[in-house]
Amino acid sequence: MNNAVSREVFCRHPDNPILSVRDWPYPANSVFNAGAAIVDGKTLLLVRVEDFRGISHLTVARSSDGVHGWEIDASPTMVQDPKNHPEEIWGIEDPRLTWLEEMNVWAVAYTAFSHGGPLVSLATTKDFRTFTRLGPVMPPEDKDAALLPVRFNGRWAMFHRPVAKHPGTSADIWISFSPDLKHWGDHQEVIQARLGGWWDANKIGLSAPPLKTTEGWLILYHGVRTTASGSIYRLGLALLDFQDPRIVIRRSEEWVFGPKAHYEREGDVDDVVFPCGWTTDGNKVMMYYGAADSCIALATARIDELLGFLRKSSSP
Ligand code: M1P
Repeated sequence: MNNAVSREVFCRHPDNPILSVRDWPYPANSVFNAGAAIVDGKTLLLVRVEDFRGISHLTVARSSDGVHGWEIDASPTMVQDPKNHPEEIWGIEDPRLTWLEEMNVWAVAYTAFSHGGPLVSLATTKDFRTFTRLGPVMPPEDKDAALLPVRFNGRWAMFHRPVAKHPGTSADIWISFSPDLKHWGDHQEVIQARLGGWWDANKIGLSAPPLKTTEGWLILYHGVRTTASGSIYRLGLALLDFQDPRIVIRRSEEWVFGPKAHYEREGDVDDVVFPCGWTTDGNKVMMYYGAADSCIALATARIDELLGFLRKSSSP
C-alpha cells in the first residue's frame, strides 16, 4: 500500500459502484453526482442523470440500507423547465440537499446550465415529488452551492463557487447571506484554492453540504489538480466556526480521498470523485459520490476520525 492510499480516511464499499445506468429504469448515458438525505427512514438520493443529448435532469432513488435494493422513480423526477426558467436551457445538475427545520422543507441547491454558463438555482420540496422553484440566485459562472440548515443572525447562509472571467484568478468557495432565500448579499470568500503544486491549486468547490459536528461545521470540498493528462478531482476537509461559518478553524493539507478504484479512474471524465451528499448514522458518515462522471459509489468514515485528521492539520 502506498502512502496516498494509507492516508485516505474514507473506506470504499465493497459493492461499489452502488448505482449505474445498468440499474436505471429508462435509458440514460450516465448517473452520478447525487444529493443525499434520510427521508422517512430511507436513504434518498437525488441523482443527476445525463441523457443521450448530454442534458441532465434529476431522479430520485430510495433504499432501506443505503446500499442495495434501490427503488428508482420510473421516469425523471425533476426536469429542466426552460419555458418558465430559461436559465435551465441546457439542464439541471449536481443537487445538494439541506433540511430547513424552520420551514419544514428540503432545500435543493442545484446548477442550472444557462446560455451564459452554469449558475446557482434553488428549489424547495416536502416530498421529492413536487418542487417549488425559487429560480436563479447567483449569476454565471457559479455552482457547487449548498445551504446551511439554520439562520445566522436572522439570515440564511449559502456556500457557492463563483468563477471570475479575469485571467489568472482562482475559483474559491464563497459564502453569501439572505433574509428570504431569494435575495443574497454580503458575499465573502471563505476558503481559497491554494496555488502552485498543491493538490487543490487554482480550483476548489464545496462537495457535500456542511455537516454539524461537536467542533464546528465540517466541510468536504473538492480540489482540482491540472496535469499533463487531464484534471484529478480529490477531496479535502475544513472546519468552520459553528456560530460564524465565515471563520475557518482548520483545513487539511493533504487530500482525504482521491480516484484510485477503476470506476473512479475511467469513465466519461477520468479521475473524478465528486460527492454532492452524505448521510450520518451516529458517528458514521456515508459519502455518496459521482465516480468518473459515470456512476455512483459509496465510501464511509467515522466523524471522530475526520475531526482527528483535521486536528493534525495546521490552522490556516
Ligand atoms: O467533470 C468533473 C466535474 O466538473 C464540474 O465540477 P467543477 O466545476 O466544480 O470543476 C462539474 O460539471 C461536475 O458536475 C463534474 O462532475
